[in-house]
Amino acid sequence: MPDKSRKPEWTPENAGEEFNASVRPGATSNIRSSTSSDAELPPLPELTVAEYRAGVLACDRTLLARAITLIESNLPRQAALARELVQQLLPRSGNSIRIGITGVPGAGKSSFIEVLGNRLLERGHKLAVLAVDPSSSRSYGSILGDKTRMATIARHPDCFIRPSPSGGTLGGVSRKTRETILLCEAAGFDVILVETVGVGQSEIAVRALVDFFLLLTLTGAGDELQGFKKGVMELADAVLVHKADGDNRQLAATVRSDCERILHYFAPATTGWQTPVLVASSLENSGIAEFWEVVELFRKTTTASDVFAARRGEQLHDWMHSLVWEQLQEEFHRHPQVEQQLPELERAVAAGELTATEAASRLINAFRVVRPDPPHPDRNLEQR
Ligand SMILES: Nc1nc2c(ncn2[C@@H]2O[C@H](COP(=O)(O)OP(=O)(O)OP(=O)(O)O)[C@@H](O)[C@H]2O)c(=O)[nH]1
Ligand SMILES: [Mg+2]
Repeated sequence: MPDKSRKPEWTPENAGEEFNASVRPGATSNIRSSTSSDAELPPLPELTVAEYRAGVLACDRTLLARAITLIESNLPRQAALARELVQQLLPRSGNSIRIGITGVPGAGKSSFIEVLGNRLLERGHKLAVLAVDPSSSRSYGSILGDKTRMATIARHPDCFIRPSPSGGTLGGVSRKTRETILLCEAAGFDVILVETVGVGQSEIAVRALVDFFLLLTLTGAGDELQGFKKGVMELADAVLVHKADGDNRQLAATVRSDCERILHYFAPATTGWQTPVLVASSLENSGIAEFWEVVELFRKTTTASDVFAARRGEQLHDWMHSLVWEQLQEEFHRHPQVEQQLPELERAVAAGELTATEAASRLINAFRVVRPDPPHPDRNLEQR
C-alpha cells in the first residue's frame, strides 16, 4: 500500500497519488562481503526441504549453492535435512556424464577444464565443475588460482563451479562431492567434471564417483615418473599427455608411446574399453575435440554393453557399504566402554602381554554393551 507521507524527491508536475512511495525493510542479503567475518552476519533464514528442492529443480544457482552448503554441513540437524533433500532429488538425478580429472599439481587440470568447458558450453551443454581435495596443502591462493584459470567458464550462465569442501576426511569430502553431483544433475547439469590433485588416495575416491576417469600427465623431467604411477594409470579410462606445445611437442610423442607400452600390461580400467593415450595442449587448444570424441565413444560403447549402468550400480552398492562401516567405526570409537578400555588394551598388545585377537574380542564385547541413550542424529528432527 502506498504511504501518503512519503513523496519521492522528484515527481512530474500535477502528479497523482500513484507516485507516492512506501519503503520496506530490505531482504536479508545472500551476498557476503569478503571483508566482514561470518560471525558478524545474521544467519540466513532457514529453508524447508521443499524450498530447497524447488530451487534446485529450477536451477536457481543461489539455492543450489545453499543446498550444497547444507550437504557440506557437519551439524546433525542439517545432515538430516540434507539426507531428506538428496532422497527427494534422487529420482531427478543421474542424467549426466561424470568425468574425473587427475594429475600432479600444475599438470594443467584447471586450464584443460577451462578450454574443454568452453567448447562444451558453446555446444549447449550445462557444465558443473567440482573439486575434491582433502589435503590441507591446498591454500586459499590455489583456489583463487583455479578461478583465474577458469575465468571464462566461471562467468558463463550455464556453468557452475564449486571448490572442494573445506576440511574433513577424504571419506567426508567424497561423500559431500557425491551428493553434490546428484544435486547438480537434478538442477540440469549434464556434464560433471571433478578435478582432483593427483596425490594420496584422492584418485581412488574420485574414481569411485565418476563414469570416466582421465589422467593428465606431463612431458617435463620428473613428471613422467609421477604420471606413470602404476596405481593411477590402472584406474584411467584415458591418459592425456598435456602441454604438448612448443618444444614439448616432440617429447609428448615419446611420452605417449611410453604410456601406451605401460598400459599394455594392465587390465583395462573399464571392461570392454581400451584405454587410449592422447596428446593435447590447452594453451594451443589442440587435442581437446579429440578428447571429447573419446568420451562420447566411451559413453556409447559402455552404454551398449551395459557397463555404464553396471558401474553406477556398483558404485552405489559400495557407497552404501562404506557408509555403514564409517558409521559403525564412529560409534565404536565413541562408545564409552570402548573409550575406557582401549588405551590399556593397546598398551598391553604393544607390550606383548595380550594377543591382538584377545584384545579385539574384549573390545567387541565392550561395544556390544548397549548404551542407555545412544545419540541419534535424527532424534531432534523427528521430535519437531
Ligand atoms: N605450455 C603450457 N602450459 C600450460 C598448459 N595448460 C596449463 N599450463 C600452465 O600450467 C600451469 C598450471 O596450470 P593449472 O591449470 O593451474 O594446473 P592444475 O593442474 O589445475 O594445478 P593445481 O590445481 O594446482 O593442481 C599454469 O601456469 C598454466 O598456465 C598448456 O597446455 N601448455
Ligand atoms: Mg587446478
